[in-house]
Formats: sequence, C-alpha cells, structure tokens
Amino acid sequence: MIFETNGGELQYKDIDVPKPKPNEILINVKYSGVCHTDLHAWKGDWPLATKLPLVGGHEGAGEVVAIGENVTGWELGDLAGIKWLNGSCLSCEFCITSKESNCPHADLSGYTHDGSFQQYATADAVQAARIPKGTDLAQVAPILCAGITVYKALKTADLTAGQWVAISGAAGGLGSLAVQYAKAMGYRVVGIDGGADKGEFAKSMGAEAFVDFLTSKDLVKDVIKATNGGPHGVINVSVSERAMQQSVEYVRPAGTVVLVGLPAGAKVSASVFDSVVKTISIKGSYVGNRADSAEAIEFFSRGLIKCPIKVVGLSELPKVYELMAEGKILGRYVVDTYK
Ligand code: 8ID
Ligand code: ZN
Repeated sequence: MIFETNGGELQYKDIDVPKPKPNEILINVKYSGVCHTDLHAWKGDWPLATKLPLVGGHEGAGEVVAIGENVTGWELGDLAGIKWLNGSCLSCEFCITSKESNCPHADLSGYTHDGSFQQYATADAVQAARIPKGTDLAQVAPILCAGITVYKALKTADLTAGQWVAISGAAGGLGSLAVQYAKAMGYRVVGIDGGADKGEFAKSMGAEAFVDFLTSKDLVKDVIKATNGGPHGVINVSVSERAMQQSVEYVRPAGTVVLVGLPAGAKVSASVFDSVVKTISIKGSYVGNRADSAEAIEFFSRGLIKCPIKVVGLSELPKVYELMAEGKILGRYVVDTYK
C-alpha cells in the first residue's frame, strides 16, 4: 500500500521486494497494526517531512527471510518486528545514553523508511524487535508501537503501585494497551474517552473508573472526584489538544502529566502559579529504546496483555483510516498483508 503525495491516493499494487543493506534484515511481514501515526503520516500532519513515495506502517510482525552481510545475531526463520524506530546512528550523545528515539539521524518506519504495509520490509538489525518463537504474529503486532510507547510512557510517569493513573484516550489503540500495562504494573486506572461503548470497552480492559468527555459537564471535576484528589499520573494518548489541556488541570499535586498523542499543531499551556504551587511535571514521551521494547514484549509474552484486535486485509487500509479519522475504532485494527 503506497502513496505518492501526502493525502493522495493509497495505491494497493505490486512493488519490488527491497534488498537489505549490509546492516539490515529483510522481514516477510505477515501482519501490521494500524497506528494513528500512520494516518498522520499519510495526511502530512506534522512539521517533519515523510519520504515520498511512501509505504506506511510501523507495527509489522513477520519472519526473517534475508540477512545483510554485516549482521550478527539473527537467523533465517527468526520472528522479527518492525518498530517506529527503524534505525539510529548508535554513536550520537542520545544513542550512547540509550535515548535512541532522540537520535537526530533516526530512521522511522512508515515515515522516512518504507514500512510494514507490504509483504517484505527491511529493518536495521540492531533495532528490529525480537519476537519469541511461537508467538501469534497478529496479536503481537500492536505491541511493536502502541505497547512499547505506552509502557515507556507509564515508566516516565514514575508511579508507585496503588497510585491512580488517568489514561486519556483509553479506548483507542494506545489507550486500550495503556490500561492493561498500567494494571499489570499495579496502578489504579481511570479511563477517559467518549461514548458508552468506549466506557464499557475501557472497563473491560481493566479501568476501574471511566469519565466520558462527551457527557461530562465538568471533566476536570469528575476526574478529580473519581480518583479522590486527582490522578498521580496522566498518560495522554488522545488526539485532542483540549484533553491534554484538561490533564494539566486535573493532575494531582506533585503528579506527572505525560504527553504522547500528537494532534496536528497542538499546544498545551499551564498556569505558572498552579504548576509551581501544585509542583506538577509535564513530560513528553516518544516510543521507547531497545530495553523498553524487550520489556514491553515480555509483558505480552507472559500473557499480561491481550491486544484487542480486528484483522482485515491490507487492501482495506483506506477504510480503516476513515474509521480512525471518525473516532469509531475500539482497540486496534491489524492488517493481513496477504489480503
Ligand atoms: O511515541 C509516541 N509519542 C507515539 C507513538 C504512537 C502513537 C504517539 N502516538 C500518537 C499517534 O500519532 C496519535 O496522535 O498517539 C495518538 C493516539 O494514537 P492511537 O492510539 O493509534 O489513536 P486512536 O486509536 O485513534 O485512539 C485515539 C483515542 O482518543 C480518543 C478517541 O475516542 C480514541 O479512542 N479521544 C479523542 I480523538 N478526543 C478525546 C478527548 N477529548 C479522546 N479521549 C479523551 N478525551
Ligand atoms: Zn505508532
């Protein structure tokens, strides 16, 4: 599935199989999750240009079918994952301190590097995710971006077991996994999203309380009430500037607001007086490093995380984007690259 211009036609057609560079592996992608980032990339929402033409996708799960000549540690037949961070320089100040996602030369799957919405995709052998043999590839696909990202965001919130965390955007792809990781890490979850179906869904993922932004008359007050004083941490995975703005207001004193969702052109402003007197932290969190990735996959492999997926053919990607833009998706769509 390839497009030539941002927002242009999504073309489902045959293209050449890429040849892995000396540092890369070639992965026969079987399934790929569809992240809201893929929709932002296709639309050209962000102040960072995509490669064009572009094959999107960065939650690809498959099997290693070719190995570049400088690669060590991978064998044909191994299961591998395509992550957002396809490769990084490994020698800059950020890479050497394990902040690889901040590498100024980062190569991004489905953005600056053709991604997983195709049957064969390349990945830097150092950054490709290792998936244990026998793993259900459709199930694990969403972990490769959504899972890693929310797990890292929860670590960034720096919480203690028993504390409250708000997941804003709780019924979406990232949110539905964030609720489960939070629970597995011992936190109490209040989900925030819009609609009765999304409330029920977030609760089925493990949210103890739910606040509906569509019906709540005073969301800030309702979240504070549900958490007996405000959540100690907030993971913002909605695509809404307003939701992020509200999170700065309802977070508990001494708490941490984590920004993850990337609505186009959004800004968050905070009252200096309130921020100082409440001593709140506002932090950005951007995917995760290799250790975060391995840990996030381990939570999944231990059976603590179940990805709520709906599998459709890759040819149906334009329909998935429509549903996503309308906010009509519960959990994650995964595309089968052979349909
Ligand atoms: O590393 C990162 N920071 C990273 C990694 C992966 C994805 C960031 N993202 C970004 C994506 O680019 C996107 O902007 O996270 C955002 C969410 O991605 P997603 O989970 O794949 O999107 P989704 O499945 O469409 O879920 C969004 C949810 O937000 C809810 C929607 O109802 C939906 O369930 N939502 C919206 I839109 N407005 C809301 C509001 N005001 C809201 N929930 C609560 N309050
Ligand atoms: Zn993503």
